[in-house]
Amino acid sequence: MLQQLRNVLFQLIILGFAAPLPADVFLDQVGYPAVSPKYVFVSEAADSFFLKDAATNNTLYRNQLSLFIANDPATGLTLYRGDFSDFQAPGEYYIEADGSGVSHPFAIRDSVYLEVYKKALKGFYFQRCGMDLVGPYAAPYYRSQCHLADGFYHSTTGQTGFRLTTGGWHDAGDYGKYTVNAGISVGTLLMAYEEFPDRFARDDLNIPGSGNGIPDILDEVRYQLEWLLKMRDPGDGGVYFKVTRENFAPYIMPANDTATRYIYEKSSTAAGDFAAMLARAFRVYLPFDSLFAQDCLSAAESAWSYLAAHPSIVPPGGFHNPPGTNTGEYGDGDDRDERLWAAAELFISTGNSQYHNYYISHYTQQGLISGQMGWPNVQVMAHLAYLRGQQAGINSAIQNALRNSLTNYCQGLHNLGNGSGFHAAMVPNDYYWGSNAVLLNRAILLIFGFEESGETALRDAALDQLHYILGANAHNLCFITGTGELSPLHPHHRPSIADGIVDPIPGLLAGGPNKYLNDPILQANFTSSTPAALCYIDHQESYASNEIAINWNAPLVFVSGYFSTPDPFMGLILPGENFPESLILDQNYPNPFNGSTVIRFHLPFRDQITLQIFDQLGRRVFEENMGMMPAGAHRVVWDGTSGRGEPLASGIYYYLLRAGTTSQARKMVYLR
Ligand SMILES: [Ca+2]
Ligand SMILES: [Ca+2]
Ligand SMILES: [Zn+2]
Repeated sequence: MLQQLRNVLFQLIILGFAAPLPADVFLDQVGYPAVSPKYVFVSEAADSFFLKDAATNNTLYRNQLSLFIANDPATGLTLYRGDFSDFQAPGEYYIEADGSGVSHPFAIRDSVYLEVYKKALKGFYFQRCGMDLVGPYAAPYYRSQCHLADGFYHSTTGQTGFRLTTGGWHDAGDYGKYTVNAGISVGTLLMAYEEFPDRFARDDLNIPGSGNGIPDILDEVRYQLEWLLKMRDPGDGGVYFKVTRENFAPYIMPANDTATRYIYEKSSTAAGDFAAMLARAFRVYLPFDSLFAQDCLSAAESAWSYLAAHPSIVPPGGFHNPPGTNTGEYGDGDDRDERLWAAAELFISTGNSQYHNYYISHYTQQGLISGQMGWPNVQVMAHLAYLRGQQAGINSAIQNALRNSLTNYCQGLHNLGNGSGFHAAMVPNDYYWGSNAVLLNRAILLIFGFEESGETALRDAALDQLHYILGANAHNLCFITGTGELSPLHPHHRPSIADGIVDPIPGLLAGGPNKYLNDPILQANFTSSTPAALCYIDHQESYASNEIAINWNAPLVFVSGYFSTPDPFMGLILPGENFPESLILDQNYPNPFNGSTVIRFHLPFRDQITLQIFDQLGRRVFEENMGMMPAGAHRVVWDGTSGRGEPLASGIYYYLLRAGTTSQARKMVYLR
């Protein structure tokens, strides 16, 4: 509607009428949790803004707009900002700036990002290779199975013939499958679940496995893990780099893409990423399917053996496409970070000192936490595994150093966001290929910074990055297909182009602005003097700004899922009843459990906390005095042992949390 209005005005201007263009009013098109900071940005000077009910157009709230930033370096815009944080009534609204512009509609309510999370995770289902996507799950985007002849050994492997490597996810807008990019993607998704199981427990995504009692995120990731297990050479534990054609397919449906696909040579970056994600998969899947978990761990350990037998990067200089092959290269000449990540995850999963010693002797090689992770740079994934991991003998001094580097880095991101248009924690040079995922990976680190420090400004900065993705950006665009009022219609994504359906497949994150103009469409539309964050176009040929990719959707799943429940704001101090009125004790996750389980609780005020665990006969088998704890959300991990470290028997237990003079109890099931 706004676009139509603008077109009318544009024509009036062409015809010589002196009508001003309406100001752009930028905000998150999905919306805001009721109790959270809320800002609107306006690109023309105006004194105030009005929050209006979307159904009645009644003004429910007004506040001032003030100059926020002049000539924002990333966008070239001068932006005015309005604060509506203290408007908390659930509903559907829009904002009108003094005089002219109106925003896209948005909602205020708890769990406002739940649908974003579900769509983003289901986006992976739509990337599945080697199976029919059937109507009940996929309509109207159902399609036939593809790439059932994956794959034939490429001559670079030194092997000949066929090896079954069907399944897994198409990597991006193309139909290739790449082990390295699977690494950061699967690693991020499994980290989301392992760290915050209660927020990623949904079993209702309408994918195969929905309703089976296992969180759908684990059903979906398992589809990729089962492909990955086919990518390993059982002979030496090494892992093949990719399965692709020699050249990218034309814009055809995957079932019509019948050119020969090849398995390319093994690489040490692939082996390192593989070992890391499969080691984490062991921990995550153990309570659900211990045989599968053991398969993952033994594959991870054999990949480590391969790395140990090949101490220099394989192939020399890192993987490069051989002559005649032009699909994704994922070139990375430094495999030290992949080895470090493998060591950290294997140590947390096994406690084995060889992995621990490797991590301890190499963890400083590329610095601690001073930048976001990405597919070629996974040292931060190693550090997060070590910082957040629980394992006997873990070095708390190293954890403290990691924590300090994390919180320092996050403080810098927070400051950067506070001084940048739309609160994007980015400098102009950060708007490179996949910039939307750069923002979201920074949001993940801000989330961990918040979790480690309790500093709510870091949580708010993390949410600001999601607001940017969902519409608070210079394009006034929600960058996720099928989400918000205005979103990309022409992603560089072969099924969306070839399926004959107007709307693209939903839930897919566009790469985002790219000031380096790495494709001809960007070069035709922008120049080196275009502000960095403006270099984006919703065009199917703009693979460098409008492609989609699994490693971009993964941090979207993490961040939207993290904020999909009210939990992150339980401790937020704003006017109103933000803390619970009384003690809340959550159901433990996972439950039943094997190994360890997370118990979360929420305190209305600072209090003395004790956790006790009783068996079915009422005998107290565990007690921990946790001292005084502040108001807000907390978590404690119980490893199924008595206070003296003795493992307890399988069975039903009751956990009781005492907060001062109050207490609550719940039941859990321990399966050894
Ligand atoms: Ca499920
Ligand atoms: Ca690397
Ligand atoms: Zn396929």
